[in-house]
Amino acid sequence: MAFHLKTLCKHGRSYTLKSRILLHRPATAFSSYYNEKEQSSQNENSNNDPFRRYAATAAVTLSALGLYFFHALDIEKVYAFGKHKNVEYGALREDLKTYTMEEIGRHDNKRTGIWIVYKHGVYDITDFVEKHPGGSDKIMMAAGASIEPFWTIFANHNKDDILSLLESMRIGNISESDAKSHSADDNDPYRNEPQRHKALKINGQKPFCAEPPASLLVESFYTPAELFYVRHHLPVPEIDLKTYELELAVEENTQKVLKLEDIKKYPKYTITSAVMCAGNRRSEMAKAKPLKGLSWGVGAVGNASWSGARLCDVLNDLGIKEDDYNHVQFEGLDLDPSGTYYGASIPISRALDPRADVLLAYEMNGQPISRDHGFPIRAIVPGVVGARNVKWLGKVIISKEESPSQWQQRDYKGFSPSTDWNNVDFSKSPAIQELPVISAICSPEPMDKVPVKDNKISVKGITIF
Ligand SMILES: Nc1nc2c(c(=O)[nH]1)N[C@H]1C(S)=C(S)[C@@H](COP(=O)(O)O)O[C@H]1N2
Ligand SMILES: [Mo]
Repeated sequence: MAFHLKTLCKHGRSYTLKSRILLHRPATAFSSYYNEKEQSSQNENSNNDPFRRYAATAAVTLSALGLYFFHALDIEKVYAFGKHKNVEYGALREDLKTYTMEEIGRHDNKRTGIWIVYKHGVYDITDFVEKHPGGSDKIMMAAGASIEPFWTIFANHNKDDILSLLESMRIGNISESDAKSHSADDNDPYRNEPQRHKALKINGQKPFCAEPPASLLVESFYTPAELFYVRHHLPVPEIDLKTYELELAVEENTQKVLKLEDIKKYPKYTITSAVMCAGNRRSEMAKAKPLKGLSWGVGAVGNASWSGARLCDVLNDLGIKEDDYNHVQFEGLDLDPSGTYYGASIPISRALDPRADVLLAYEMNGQPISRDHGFPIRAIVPGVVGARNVKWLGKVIISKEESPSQWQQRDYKGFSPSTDWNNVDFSKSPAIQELPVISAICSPEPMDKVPVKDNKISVKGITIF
């Protein structure tokens, strides 16, 4: 917060800022007036131009955040994209050989080569497997077989750049009859997604990712659940309270299983905490340097009150001693096709610190948490990147190790600007936990025309600290 104020105040005294001092990095709506007259009288100093000021703020914020956004890059530098733009992906190609599914099935290992099938196409992905951003184990599940059923789950693969990359590894066709029988069935894992509010701007359908318009963020201190951004990596799990259980384990050993009622027996705490995705504002960063990943505006952040049991109370009941372990891992109940859950972890010192207020939350803004935001229980870790605030919590594991999840190990990490997909080594970089202070002007939005009144224009925005 202080950081943000300094940046703005350096350039003009006409700036007033309403903010609230709050715990736990809530998103604070601010509104302010630029005095246009004062601006123009000092016009020689271009730093006083309101857009320069905004740019200065944005630049400082962006450079502070820049480190965190590496995961936004994609594999496109490693493999040339765009060469196959005019090809209908997976279509029959007369110039290539036809293989039977049996032949293809034998190509499921490094020795024989690793082949996969997409529609009519056969692809040799042997050299790509190690470079697969989602991990070699995931793509290996399709070795010698069709990739299509996996892409009904990881449906974000069904886009031009990825299909074009696949097409660059094309070696043949499968027969017409084989092509019909292996194609993805309509047993769509996304058929039971919750209803969503129309105002959300969709960045990805499957998995669902969406944000509210920026101007709505400043309308209320607490973001209504229906307008709170949504960031899923997998289909929303269907959870029945009759069977729902939260498992507590130390390494591989289950210690206890709690029903929702058991969690509600712990003292109930209510805190205010903003949750922000590490990818928030990526669309602005993409203007500085080409990147890939979901193109979030400023809306991949929301502020809510959260109620639930404190994780430290639950862990104290297990007799956990901080010195014996290093991390607390969370597993969601959202599953990928290999049977792996979404997962993340936080350092045990934070989990056990009563002042850190890490919650096993069952309410958001005073209501049971909705399906999109983690029903019935989600981890709320104030001040820590969205990715560690695990939804649909199914298991808490006290461990010497960080979560083995790809989202802890191979994503959501920070790198220096000189790192790109050609030289990245995920094992050498720490997982993101805390995020820096960020602020954004939400209204007016870029290119808006604004009325000048008494030589002032009205500006509204948010700060998270
Ligand atoms: N189980 C589970 N938890 C999850 C995710 C997920 O896909 N599955 N996404 C994470 C990410 S990256 C973010 S930014 C936040 C988004 O929370 P929201 O959808 O409630 O805004 O949830 C985090 N927790
Ligand atoms: Mo995220």
